[in-house]
Amino acid sequence: MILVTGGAGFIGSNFILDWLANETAPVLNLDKLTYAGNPGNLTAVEKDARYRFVHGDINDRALVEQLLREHHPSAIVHFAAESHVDRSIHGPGEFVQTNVVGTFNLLEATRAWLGTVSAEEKSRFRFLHVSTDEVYGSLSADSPPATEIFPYVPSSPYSASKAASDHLVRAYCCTYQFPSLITNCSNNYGPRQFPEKLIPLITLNALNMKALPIYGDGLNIRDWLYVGDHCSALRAVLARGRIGETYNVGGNSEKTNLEVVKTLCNIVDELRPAASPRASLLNFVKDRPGHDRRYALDAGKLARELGWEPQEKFESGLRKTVSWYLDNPQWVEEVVSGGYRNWLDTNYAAR
Ligand code: NAD
Ligand code: TDX
Repeated sequence: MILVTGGAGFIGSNFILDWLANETAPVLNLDKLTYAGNPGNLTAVEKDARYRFVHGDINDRALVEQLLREHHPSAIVHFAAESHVDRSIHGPGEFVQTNVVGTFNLLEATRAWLGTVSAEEKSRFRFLHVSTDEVYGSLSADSPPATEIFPYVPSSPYSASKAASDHLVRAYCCTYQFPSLITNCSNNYGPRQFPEKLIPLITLNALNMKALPIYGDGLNIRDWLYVGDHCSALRAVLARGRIGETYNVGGNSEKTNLEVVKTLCNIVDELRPAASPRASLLNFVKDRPGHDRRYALDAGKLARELGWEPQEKFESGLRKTVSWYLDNPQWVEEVVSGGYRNWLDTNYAAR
């Protein structure tokens, strides 16, 4: 079996669904269920005998040790994190606690457990740390996309905490021959993403004819990857990646935020026609502090070594994503709770 941390979140839940559809090994999902964790993301596999959920914190060393001792996973796929840049600006403490200290705790518990298993079991085990392109910082307009040997220059408390966790994972591999791999991925989008991130936030606001907040001039660039492509990349890295290596996972799909929002407006207009076009709702608001101008990833290593390339085109992936939100009003209803409305006040009221 494999142990997934943070599997009730956006990418983790997509990964578990994808894994159970394509692989035979059972999944144990350890998730604290923060505001971003939603067991409803996994109702489709609730009755699958190969799926088990454990409500808990990666910082709970005794719990992690017990799970390792009882289940002997062949891999840990580590998604659990605080993941939203804007929240990291309003409250960085949780980001250090979960992303840095939590990852350290997981590494320590796993290292201790690996010391108790057979050499054969240890040689099969993999620790896959799921990280982000944001660790490479903001690229200039004329920079080539970041390769795995680009320097780490994080600019937000979120990306700094992810960078710190990457460094710890790499150091464990060098120092203790800890069998880890790291992936750094670009911006994901797709079903089940919490509507604090750009694409689901704009989709739902556009559907409800609400203002569409664009930070700054809207010309910041992100590279977008459909979440299903990220899941297949992670399975490839787990199966065939080389221990100690880092693999970039990119979408070859750089877009300005304005391009993304205008494309979303067109799709929503087409699927839910309204009296006025959604693009009239665009609202330029105060910029995010330390807002990185451009992210771009070179995923050539993953293509060359493991034969992985993204399959989904941005336009078709976006269409699928909008359709998913339209087809799942109950999921949206449950997620858009009081806590979510408080966040909208915190982040947007003074902009
Ligand atoms: P998310 O915020 O949707 O989900 C995070 C999950 O982790 C939630 O289910 C939450 O309950 C859980 N969690 C948080 N703290 C925990 C703790 N202390 N113990 C156990 N569980 C805890 O995040 P996501 O967008 O699915 O991202 C998953 C991972 O992928 C993160 O590590 C993130 O840094 C990385 N990543 C995300 C993107 C993206 O575009 N979303 C891109 C690249 C990398
Ligand atoms: O209301 C908004 N208006 C806006 O213009 C929001 C929420 C965002 N933006 C901009 C900021 C960014 O330039 O859109 C871009 C995307 O913003 P987010 O969805 O918050 O993502 P980003 O900050 O790029 O980080 C994401 O990608 C990398 C994820 O949240 C991270 O977890 C991942 O590591």
